[in-house]
Amino acid sequence: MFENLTERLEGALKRIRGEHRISEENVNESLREVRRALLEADVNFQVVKDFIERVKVKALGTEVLKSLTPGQQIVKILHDELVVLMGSEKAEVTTATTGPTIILIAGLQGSGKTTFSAKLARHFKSLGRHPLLVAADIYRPAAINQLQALGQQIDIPVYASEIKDAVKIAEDARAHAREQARDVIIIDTAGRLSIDEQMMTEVANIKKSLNPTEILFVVDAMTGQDAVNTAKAFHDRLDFNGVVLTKLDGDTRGGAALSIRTVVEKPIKFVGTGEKMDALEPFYPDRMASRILGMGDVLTLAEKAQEEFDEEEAERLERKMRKAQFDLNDFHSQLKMLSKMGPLSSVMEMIPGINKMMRGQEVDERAFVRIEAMILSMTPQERSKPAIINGSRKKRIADGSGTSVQELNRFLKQFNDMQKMMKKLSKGGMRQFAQNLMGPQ
Ligand SMILES: Nc1nc2c(ncn2[C@@H]2O[C@H](COP(=O)(O)OP(=O)(O)OP(=O)(O)O)[C@@H](O)[C@H]2O)c(=O)[nH]1
Ligand SMILES: [Mg+2]
Repeated sequence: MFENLTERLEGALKRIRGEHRISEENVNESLREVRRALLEADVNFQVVKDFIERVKVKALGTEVLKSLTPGQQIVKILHDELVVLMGSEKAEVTTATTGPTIILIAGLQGSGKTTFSAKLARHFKSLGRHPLLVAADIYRPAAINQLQALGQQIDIPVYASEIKDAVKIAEDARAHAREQARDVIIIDTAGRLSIDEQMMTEVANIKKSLNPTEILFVVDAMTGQDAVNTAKAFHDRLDFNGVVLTKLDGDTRGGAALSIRTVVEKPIKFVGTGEKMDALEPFYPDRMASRILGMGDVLTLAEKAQEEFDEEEAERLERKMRKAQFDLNDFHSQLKMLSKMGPLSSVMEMIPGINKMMRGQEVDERAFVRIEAMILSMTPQERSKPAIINGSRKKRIADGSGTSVQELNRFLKQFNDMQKMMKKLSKGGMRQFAQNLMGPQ
């Protein structure tokens, strides 16, 4: 995500970061580069202009904090302003205080509405709510099937109908939700290739009839500047409450994420980071700013980790790590948890330093499969005491897992180093763990 922008910004800031004196000249020079980087990332021209101006005024006008070098201070100002640009605070989805919460999903064709609708339903379900998905795309029968398939996958009911009237479907769905005691109604609507009057009227009519608690506008982050224009057109008609940026896992340049908030004055509430149902994240402006500046994102990582980790299990592992009793069984279960956290590449991206180290390198997900195969080919005794793995055992394990003795040796050495490392660790074992795992083979 945003690799190019991050790289450019890092380049622009490298020089000034080390400076011990700030002059108008070196500020200007750095900001010129920053400006270029933002424009190249397809950030709206006016947004860039105002942004640079604000950073400049602050950079030249503020006293340097004691704990920072002047160069670091500029990075901090840049970071703070990026946060402001993206909306400062995390924005929640509004829920109704009485009656069901009704959420209307709108956006262009293929932006990710149906996928997001299902992800959002899953999100509410995890909060203990009882969502109902509504298929209000009346133009493509396949769209109904798609939503039904997703609903089945996440075990959430889908309301669908043969009627060719989206407003009526939405109204019927509301009645159905009441009968079935469903408290969150998520209405997936049809998209068009470009903004057209009929689509706008249809969505506007659903809005008028149901008075939704929340209208979310879904937009593909890959479309850059266009995303901003579309958002504006939808906003003029629908006055939506928030934006969902999808496909942030692709090689988007970042323009949409950085411009949309300023242009439509509505917060980004969620980002989609993959096709799978769990690839949904709340949007945190401060974390996104850190990511863009290449500072990594420990917070998001920690939170994701927490969500997926069974607390007790994590604590047990942590204790074992500290006592250096961490064996291959534990390693295996940690490996599994790590892989549950999402595609490895996106997990890695959040770890400071890794992003830079890994740039241009594909994270080899297959390496994990091979490691798992090796562990599974060991006996329980070998797993709990890897030291007993001698030559003949190695040959057996390598054969059994379809790997080689060299590969197994390499892995066992890494694991051994990791064990030593863990002895020294107190908290934060997770991060170190991941870093070790991704170290040079
Ligand atoms: N990589 C990635 N793909 C996504 C994401 N969200 C959706 N997709 C994919 O994008 C494609 C379109 O998604 P849909 O959810 O069908 O989009 P839609 O807006 O409902 O499309 P229409 O109903 O045709 O207007 C599908 O192949 C999705 O799997 C995301 O966050 N990341
Ligand atoms: Mg759809």
